[in-house]
Amino acid sequence: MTFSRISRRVAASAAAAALAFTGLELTAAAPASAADPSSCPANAVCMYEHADYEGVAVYSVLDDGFPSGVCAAINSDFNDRISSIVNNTPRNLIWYVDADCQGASFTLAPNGRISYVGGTFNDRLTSVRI
Ligand SMILES: [Ca+2]
Repeated sequence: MTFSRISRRVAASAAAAALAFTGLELTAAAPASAADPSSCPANAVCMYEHADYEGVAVYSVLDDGFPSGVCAAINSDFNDRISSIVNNTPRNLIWYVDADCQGASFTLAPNGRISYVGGTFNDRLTSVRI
C-alpha cells in the first residue's frame, strides 16, 4: 500500500506521460546504481534496460483489484528495451514480443525474477498479460 501511494504521487508529479500500463502506473524508479533486484518495491513489476538488473529501471505497482488477464502495452519508452525483470506481484505475468499479447511469449511466475530474458525476447518485449 505504501509503495502504491508513493508511485501515484511520483507519477502525478511527472506529468504521467504515456502510462501505457492501463490502470497501472509505469513509474521511473531510481537508476539501479548497484544492480539490486531486491530493491524492487513490494507488489511491483520492475523492468530493466540491461541483463542482471542493470541500466535504467522502471516499475509499475499492481493495484489491489486490478483485473486479471488484462493485456497491457509496455510504455513506449521501454518498448523493445527490456532485458531483465523482477515480478514482485502475486500473479503470473506473460510477456509477449508483439502488441496486444501476440507472438512469442514466456511466463514469469509470481515473485519470480529473470536476470536475462534470452535472445528470443531480449529488447523485443512489447506487451504483457497481467
Ligand atoms: Ca535491453
